[in-house]
Amino acid sequence: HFSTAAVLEEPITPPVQIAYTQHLIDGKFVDSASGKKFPTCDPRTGEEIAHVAEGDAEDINRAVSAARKAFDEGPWPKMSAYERSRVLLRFADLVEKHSHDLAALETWDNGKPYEQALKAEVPMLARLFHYYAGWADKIHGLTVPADGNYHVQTLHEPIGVAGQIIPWNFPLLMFAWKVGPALACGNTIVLKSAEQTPLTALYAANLFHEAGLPPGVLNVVSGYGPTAGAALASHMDVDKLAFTGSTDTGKIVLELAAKSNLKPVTLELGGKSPFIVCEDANIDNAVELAHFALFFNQGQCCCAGSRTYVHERVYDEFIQKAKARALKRVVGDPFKSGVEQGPQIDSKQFQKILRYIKSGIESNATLECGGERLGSKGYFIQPTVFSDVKDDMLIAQDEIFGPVQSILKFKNLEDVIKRANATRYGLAAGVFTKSLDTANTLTRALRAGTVWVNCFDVFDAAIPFGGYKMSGIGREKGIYSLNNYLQVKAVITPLKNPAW
Ligand code: TXE
Repeated sequence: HFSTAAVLEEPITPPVQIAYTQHLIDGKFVDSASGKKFPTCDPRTGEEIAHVAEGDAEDINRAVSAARKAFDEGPWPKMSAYERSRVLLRFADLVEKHSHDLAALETWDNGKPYEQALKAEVPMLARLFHYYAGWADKIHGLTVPADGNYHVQTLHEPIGVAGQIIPWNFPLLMFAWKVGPALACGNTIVLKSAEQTPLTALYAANLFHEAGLPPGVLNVVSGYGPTAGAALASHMDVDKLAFTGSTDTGKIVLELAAKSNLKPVTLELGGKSPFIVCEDANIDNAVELAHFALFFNQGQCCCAGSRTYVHERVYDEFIQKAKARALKRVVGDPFKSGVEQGPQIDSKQFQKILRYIKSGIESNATLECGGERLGSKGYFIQPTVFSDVKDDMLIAQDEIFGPVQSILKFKNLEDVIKRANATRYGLAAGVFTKSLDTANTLTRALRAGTVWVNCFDVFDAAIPFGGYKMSGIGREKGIYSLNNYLQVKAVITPLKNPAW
């Protein structure tokens, strides 16, 4: 039985007002061309919290025109890099000043624990802009020792108008990962937020204008994927597309980009990340981190450690401890102090997760705990643990994106390497061992964009993130994401007097 259901009482009133619900285009808040609006809901209750301007192709056209003008006529791309860097720093300061509002809006719209939004997500947003402010005036080309009598250099120029489509699981961080490097490199942007969570992107974009960002440089359009999102991906005047979301939608936007103007595309997609507990691992630490790796953010992480592989010698002990930890998880109103898990984002995801739980039971995995919704309102799900999971079960193959831990038994390194890599995904992996040799073997053998050793979900603005295989194309954060937003121009000039 869950001691946690007791925390589901009357929803706590969020400590924030909703100030912005229109699109932000060319530095002004405006309604949709069509006048249409859509509701955004509170995942604690499923009730509407605001009506937001619903963008479609015409709003995307207007935003792209504003971004095009701001790029072609400046001043942003041609402004001194130091001035650009200062705008990013001023924005980061404003994020810190308004951290309570940002965190409260994020929790209200998304359902994640307020304490986590305030202590982790918002500070990471500010930190990321401090990091990219540092890059703005350190982007430069090379002189190239070419054959013949030529002076050859490369110029690293902004790519132009960037289209960015983000999901709902980390609305503010996804905003940061996309907007930070694009602005540092001198680009202009049209960002489409996720329809489930439009509020914080509008709030943050307004802070950018307070920070002195020229109008038209960062435009934010709210709306649905097949309308506003598709219009952005297929726009002829967008020079680059960055997308985070499901693998299926990633394929659609890649195709739209190819069929329109062949804009380069970076994709950060789904995952089914292995979390490998070797026989020599510190079991208590591994249990706690495996729990965190899966249940953090209601299980709605692209890199969630969603296949927990445990060595056969420590398997039974691990199961008992993992189950005990899940039963202790505090689920409830995300505004309440001490709550570790809030509701899932919406009815569609909630139903999808419950279907996967049913499939786990039907395929004869052992349900150790959980398995049902929690309470009768909103989208809360009991922390769920399955043991005896086999690689061919649906719950071991598909991205569930919810609080459902699947534990599998392995015999030796060779066995686990083969099985961990037998997936269409390749986003992340966790390795738990005291042996340096085992760690080195696994980190080299695993086909994934991130491998955490004796830790998990360590994120930093400087660490690149992205996927192998169907988990995506390209890397975000760190030095690597600058290349996504730059063109390289080679300039060749004959030398009149080579002796000099
Ligand atoms: O994703 P979509 P959904 C996974 C997770 C989840 C599943 C479905 O498994 O259960 O995806 O979630 C926009 N053209 N991830 O349906 O559709 C959409 O408006 C252009 C993993 O929410 O990929 C939103 O802004 N854009 C993931 C964004 O794409 C389109 C995070 C993501 O939505 C579009 C979220 C279209 N035709 C879900 N259709 C991660 N990698 O972290 C939709 N969009």
